Amino acid sequence: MSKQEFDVAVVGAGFAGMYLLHRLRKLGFRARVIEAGSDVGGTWYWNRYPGARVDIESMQYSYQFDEELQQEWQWSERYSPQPEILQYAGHVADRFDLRRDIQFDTRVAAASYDEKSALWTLKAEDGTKTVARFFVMATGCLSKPNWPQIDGLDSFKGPTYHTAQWPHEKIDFTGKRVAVIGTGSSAIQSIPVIADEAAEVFVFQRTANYAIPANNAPLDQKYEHEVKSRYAEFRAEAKQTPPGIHGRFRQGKALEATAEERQAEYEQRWETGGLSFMGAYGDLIFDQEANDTAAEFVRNKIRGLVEDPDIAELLCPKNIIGGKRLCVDTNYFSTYNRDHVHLIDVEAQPIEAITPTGVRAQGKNFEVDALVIATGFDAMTGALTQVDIKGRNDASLQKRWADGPTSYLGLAMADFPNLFTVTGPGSPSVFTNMLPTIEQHVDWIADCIAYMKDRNYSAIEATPEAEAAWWEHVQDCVVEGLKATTNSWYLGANVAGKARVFMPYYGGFPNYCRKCEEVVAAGYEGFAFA
Ligand code: N01
Repeated sequence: MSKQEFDVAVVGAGFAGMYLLHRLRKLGFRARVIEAGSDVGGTWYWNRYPGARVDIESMQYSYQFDEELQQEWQWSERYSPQPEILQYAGHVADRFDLRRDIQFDTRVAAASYDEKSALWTLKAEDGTKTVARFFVMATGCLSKPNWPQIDGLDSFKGPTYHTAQWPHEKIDFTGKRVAVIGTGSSAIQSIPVIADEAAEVFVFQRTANYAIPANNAPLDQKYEHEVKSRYAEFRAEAKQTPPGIHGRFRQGKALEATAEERQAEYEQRWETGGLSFMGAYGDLIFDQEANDTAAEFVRNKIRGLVEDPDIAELLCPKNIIGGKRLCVDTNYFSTYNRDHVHLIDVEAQPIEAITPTGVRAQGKNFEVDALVIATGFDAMTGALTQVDIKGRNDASLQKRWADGPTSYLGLAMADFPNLFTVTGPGSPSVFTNMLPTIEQHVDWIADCIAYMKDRNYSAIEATPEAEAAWWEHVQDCVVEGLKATTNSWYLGANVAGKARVFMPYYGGFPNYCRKCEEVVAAGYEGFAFA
């Protein structure tokens, strides 16, 4: 084997690529991780915008594969800020000596499969090649930035920052006039922090969003001790819930409770803070009337938090709650009570253009010194299709997915032997706590590669029938209910020209894990080996 030939080539050194490298090494495989960034961390390496922090409690948003690691690491806050999560990724890389097998500052541009040799060749933008039997895309679900299509975007004379490609150095907005385009999670986290520094902030809102307070605080040491005293058990309990998150998920129906009971339940969840708000009743995302009760509760909270009733109404979302991913905020709505923070409604009348000096909307030029683009990601598929992947008989993944993705279990596709995706479309991924989900996928992939080695198999491929059946099931999971009724990035609706197909698996983490286990128990049912 020449220097650049490996058993496994992995693209991405985020939490998925890092753990995969560790597992593969333990199994005795030669693995090489190729990463576009200059260090580990993936999404937490790139998303450095002010206020970036996790929206799942840090005691859960962490690896569990190594007991010593999870015991020794101490989070400082209930929801850790981005720098601390990046520090954690670095700590894991140091602890398991991962960096020596990671090629940084290298962006993979293309990959092709040779059927005769059953090998993949990856080509990087700098021309370097990597050859490996297995090829794993560990590129994350939210990693390819989505830039808005607004006339004149390139003409702006001041600095333009995308939240998902934030510079490494501190950006000081002191005394500056700043425009923020977008009001999703990234904007909702960053606006209050930018407003603390800037002289004026202009927020351009196309769709108002639901946000539940994080009620973030220094991590309660008693709670930390309690969790750590039974971490494995705690993680196992989390795995039994639909999103794989430890918490209270009630099955009851909202409309079977009295108005007073509902109010008390929502109030208590609002006080607790965070994503568990949607766990109040089992039917919130299935029944419009039930959903209305939770949506109106949040709208009333917004009306109570925002002093100007007209601004408050503009900030009240009109769509269902939980259709788009819920946001978790710190002081977002109350930031609009500050005199220098302005909300510009661009729902009915889109932004007309970016000019050299600002943003033109509502027939007016809003003059600013800096632009913050918080327009999210080409989610689920963007990071996969930006690499020109060619499988058996030159099958192109880009072309295959032009009308929307399909996959078997979010792990593999027919005609692409020995290619695995970690948390690909068709996996529960973004509906779950990503860290345990990543670990489950990585374990499945590593075990599969080891299984093949034991049996001298050179190639594995999902059968077209298994892929079609799984994809039908993925779609069936959202036929009933409201989840797919909102224009969201789950559907690809946020990217101009992208096919509208519901991409993540909404059947719950336990059902997904069970299916993966059954597939293995049946000798990798739905896969063909060569
Ligand atoms: O992106 P988004 P994001 N003119 O797509 C608007 C995760 N995440 O980066 O809704 C004006 O949610 C767009 O408007 P509309 C999390 O899973 C997690 O904020 O399309 N506006 C929307 O308001 C999250 O869901 C955390 O009408 C335009 C915004 O831009 C996901 O990443 C933190 C526009 C984009 O919102 C994505 O979040 C951050 C235009 N031309 C992110 N084009 C945590 O808390 C788009 N918009 C861990």
